[in-house]
Amino acid sequence: MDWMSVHLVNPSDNSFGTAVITPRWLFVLAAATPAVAGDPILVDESLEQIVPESIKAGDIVGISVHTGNALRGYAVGRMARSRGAWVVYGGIHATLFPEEALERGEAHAVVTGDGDVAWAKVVTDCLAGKPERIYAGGRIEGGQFLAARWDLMNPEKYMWASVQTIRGCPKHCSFCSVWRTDGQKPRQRKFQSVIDEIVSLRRLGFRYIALADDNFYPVTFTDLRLAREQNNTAKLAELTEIRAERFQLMEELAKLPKDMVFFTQMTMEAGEDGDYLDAMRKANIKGALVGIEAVTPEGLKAVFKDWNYSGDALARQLQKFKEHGVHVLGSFIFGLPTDRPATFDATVEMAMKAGVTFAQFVMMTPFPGTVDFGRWEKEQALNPTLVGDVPITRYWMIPTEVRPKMFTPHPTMSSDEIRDRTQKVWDRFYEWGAIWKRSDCVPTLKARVAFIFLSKLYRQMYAGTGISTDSARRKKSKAWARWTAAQCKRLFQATPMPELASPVWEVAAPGMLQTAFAGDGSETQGPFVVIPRS
Ligand code: B12
Ligand code: SF4
Repeated sequence: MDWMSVHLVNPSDNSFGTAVITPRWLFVLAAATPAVAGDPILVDESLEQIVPESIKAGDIVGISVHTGNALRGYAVGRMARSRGAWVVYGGIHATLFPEEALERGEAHAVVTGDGDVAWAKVVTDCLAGKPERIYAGGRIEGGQFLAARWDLMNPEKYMWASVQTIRGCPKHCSFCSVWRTDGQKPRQRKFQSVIDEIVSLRRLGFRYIALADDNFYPVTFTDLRLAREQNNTAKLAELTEIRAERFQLMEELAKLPKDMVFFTQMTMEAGEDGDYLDAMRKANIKGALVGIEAVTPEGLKAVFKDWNYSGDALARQLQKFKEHGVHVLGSFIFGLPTDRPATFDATVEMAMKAGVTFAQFVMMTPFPGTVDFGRWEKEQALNPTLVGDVPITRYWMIPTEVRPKMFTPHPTMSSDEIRDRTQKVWDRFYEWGAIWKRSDCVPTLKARVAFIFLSKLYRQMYAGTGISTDSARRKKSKAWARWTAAQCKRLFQATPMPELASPVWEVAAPGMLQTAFAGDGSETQGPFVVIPRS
């Protein structure tokens, strides 16, 4: 069908020319695009902005929106619709606010939930000129998750690729929407499909891969103990199976080329489980983002995370990751009602004491779909605050230049004070001397240089452009981040391994009967098979 094209657009106001991590949805939806529509055109605006003239009447434009890029996403959609294209939204924000996407983004259709299965129907309906308003993509089973079409990626543009192994998280933190949208039941992808995909990425020259999972440690010792104490044999069997599958995946990851580096995210409870951390190390999962959030018991209670550790126990728990060879990117939140001026210093000191390799200090943001957001929306209903004519509870609709940096008032500190103190914490953690000291965790001088670059890049991209209200500082930060990103890209590049073979699996696994890409652009057809032959 050369009279029409499918475009998939990842909206962003910030284009750096090089991106750190691939936006996975782009390549998964590309795999979900029915063959009749041809190969989709992928546009990642974190690299460069979409060219309006590339869209023609009758094209189908799929746009993914999370809360932070919804405004830009809607502008792209309106532009595409004005050029006569079919406009479809998906992603977490569209899942939570389908009506907003239809209205403000002038969508013809919105997909809520997972797109792996729903997208083919949307495309077929658009081709027939009859899209429905809302498609419920739901929560598909792990075996239905599609492998991404990496053959459509420009490998020159990204430092890390992203591969998902599990969706959903059993916890219920107050600031997080994952457990509500992706659900609390962990849905694991078949490990064979994960491994095949990683092999195709290594062939292209990617050895750094982010495991884009909600929580890589879905079963804790407490979960197992409770199921045992309650004599809940069905639950115990289910949890044991999930855990066994995690180990199976890690065993297979360990057989991949030794230069692979994986990074994931998980709860700090994994510090209890030496076997699990050892399996991670052997699988080359070198690091994990761990949600520490707060260093005090009151702070943890405020975010429904009182199962996290605080004080000295926290430092010990995090050190265990390091002892087992897994680096921690500690994630902290500032602006919790329990925070006081002294909390900022205490937090950065704890981050240093616990030996976390990287850290991020984010400011409390009430994301839609969370408990915090629900509470705030209720409060605001009584006495709504407006910015221009936009209620503050729809802050993503406020133009970025005038959008406040914090939305919910703190009981004792002003937003400016919280922002300034947060900025100082970033400065202190990523000060040259501190980074140099931390860089002794890597073996070679080259790796140390990579570590320093990565630390500075991380700091610039997140804190420099995000928190700062000073536009000169933001501009300088952006230029710096752009330059550093280009240098980092070179450090992450690996020699492609086009000859790398996929393991041969013995029995066809459900959900794997799909086209695979050999990495050189050529296609191979399934069936793929389950247990690897030794
Ligand atoms: C990996 C990840 C990251 C990585 C990589 C980001 C990247 N470049 O891809 C890193 C660590 C960099 C990151 C950063 C941030 N992230 Co993040 N991240 C994730 C995570 C865990 C997985 C995303 C992923 O790749 N999933 C795999 C793909 C295949 O799934 P998917 O994106 O959901 O897409 C599926 C469906 O949504 C649907 N779909 C998606 N788009 C479209 C489009 C169309 C047209 C259709 C039909 C369907 C469709 O189909 C897809 C296949 O089923 C999610 C959690 C989650 N469950 O979504 C959080 C999440 C998206 N992140 C979140 C946040 C808040 C952030 C940060 C703001 C954190 C911070 N404070 O700095 C930054 C923002 C960065 C930015 N500017 O984009 C929030 C977003 C909340 C919200 N309401 O917007 C989430 C949901 C986590 C949470 N705790 O709530 N993130
Ligand atoms: S913050 Fe992490 S642990 Fe908490 S619900 Fe979200 S994904 Fe799960």
